[in-house]
This record gives sequence, structure tokens and C-alpha cells, in this order.
Amino acid sequence: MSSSAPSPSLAPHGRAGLARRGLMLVLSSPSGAGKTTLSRRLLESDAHITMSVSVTTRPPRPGEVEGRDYFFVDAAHFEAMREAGDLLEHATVFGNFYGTPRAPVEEALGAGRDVLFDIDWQGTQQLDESAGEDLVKVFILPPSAQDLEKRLRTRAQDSDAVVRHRMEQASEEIRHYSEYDYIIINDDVAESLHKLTAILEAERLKRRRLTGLTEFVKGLHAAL
Ligand SMILES: Nc1nc2c(ncn2[C@@H]2O[C@H](COP(=O)(O)OP(=O)(O)O)[C@@H](O)[C@H]2O)c(=O)[nH]1
Ligand SMILES: [Mg+2]
Repeated sequence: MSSSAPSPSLAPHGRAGLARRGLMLVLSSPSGAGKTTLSRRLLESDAHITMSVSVTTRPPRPGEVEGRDYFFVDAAHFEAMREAGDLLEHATVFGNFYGTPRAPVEEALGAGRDVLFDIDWQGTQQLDESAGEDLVKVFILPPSAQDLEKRLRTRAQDSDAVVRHRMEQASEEIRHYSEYDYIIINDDVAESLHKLTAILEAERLKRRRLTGLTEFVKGLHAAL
């Protein structure tokens, strides 16, 4: 993703010309907490972060676009990717397989771009092991159980039994909140986006990510 008008505060090579390593921003939440909406909004507002598009064996929902929301594949294709080592992480969620293709992530990070992941706690744990310090983990919580139930009902128009099952799954996902660095209670999307942007900006300024810092400071010294 690129922009003709880069915002100086968010540029991977900021005004001072500092190069930095790209970071991996993970968003996890129970289904219905608003994570997909929040991801979309972040991608629209920040030109320097790229979405990691997962492969899944779940069938597409109405309105979902191949290559934007997911790459929709069958189980055999998924297995082949997994066996070839083409997935950075993978997990089974609601009986379907989900995985993160490795190549696009490595390519984006190599180019100094940040990558956004909408994955569950299982995938986050796997990335934690392989990515370590490049990973920034954000957990989104619904403001209340009633709110979550309302969102699940209006969104999917599922039966009571399905909604009940999703609520139980939500309860299970929420158990993992303490494995994350940041928590956002998603009461209001605009406010949550503001918080997420603040997290991203602060993380981008971490000294250890600024690979061009030594050179920059050397230059300062030389001119003093
Ligand atoms: N581990 C892992 N989880 C994923 C991946 N892609 C999506 N997920 C998670 O799978 C869960 C179900 O996603 P989805 O089928 O889109 O339904 P949703 O709950 O309505 O968002 C969500 O928690 C996603 O974050 C992936 O590549 N790896
Ligand atoms: Mg989603």
C-alpha cells in the first residue's frame, strides 16, 4: 500500500530520514467485538500499514472479496501450504482452518512497512514465538456482554443456538486477554481508532526499531 501524500508522523522513513524495521500489529478479539471494522478503518487512515490476508477453508460470506478479506481455499490446498512451510502460523477456529501466508509478510517487513494481522489467540502465540520483539499485540474487548450479544444477533441473523455458541466461544477467546500488550474496550469506533493509532505511533518510535538511528546521531555529532 502506498500514498502520494505520506504523513510525516507516520512515515517509515520520517522527516529526519530515519530508517526503521517494520512491526507486526496483531488485533485479536472475540467475534463481534468490532475488530474487522477497526482494521478496515486503520488501513484507510494509515498508508504505511499493510493487511495480512489470511487463507481460510471457511466459505465466503456475502460481500466478502477474494484476496481482500481472505483467500478462500479448500482443505487440500490449505494442507499443501502448511506442509510446504508457506504459513507463518495457522489454527482451527469454529471448525475451519485459518492461516497467515508467509511471503507477503516477509516482503512487507523487508520493505520497512508495518503489517496488520486479524488473527486469534492461537495464531498470536505462534507469532510471538517466531517474531518476538517485532510483534505488538492488541486485544479488543466489547464494552459489555449485552453489547456483544446484540452485535452478534444483528450481524449474522443466526439462530439462538448459534448465537449462544458464539457467546461461549467469545468467553473462551476473552480468557487470553492477558497475553496481549494493549487492551482497547471498543465502545466507540472513532475513539478506538484513535487509541489504536496512538499505540502504533508510539510503537514506531521505539528506539530498538530505528535501524537508522546510529547513523543519524553520528551525523548530528559530526555537525556539532
Ligand atoms: N490464527 C489465525 N486466526 C485467524 C486467521 N484469520 C482469521 N482468524 C481468526 O479467526 C476468527 C474467525 O474469523 P472469521 O471467520 O472472519 O469470523 P469473525 O469472527 O466474524 O471475524 C477470528 O477470530 C479471526 O481473527 C489466521 O490466519 N490465523
Ligand atoms: Mg473478522
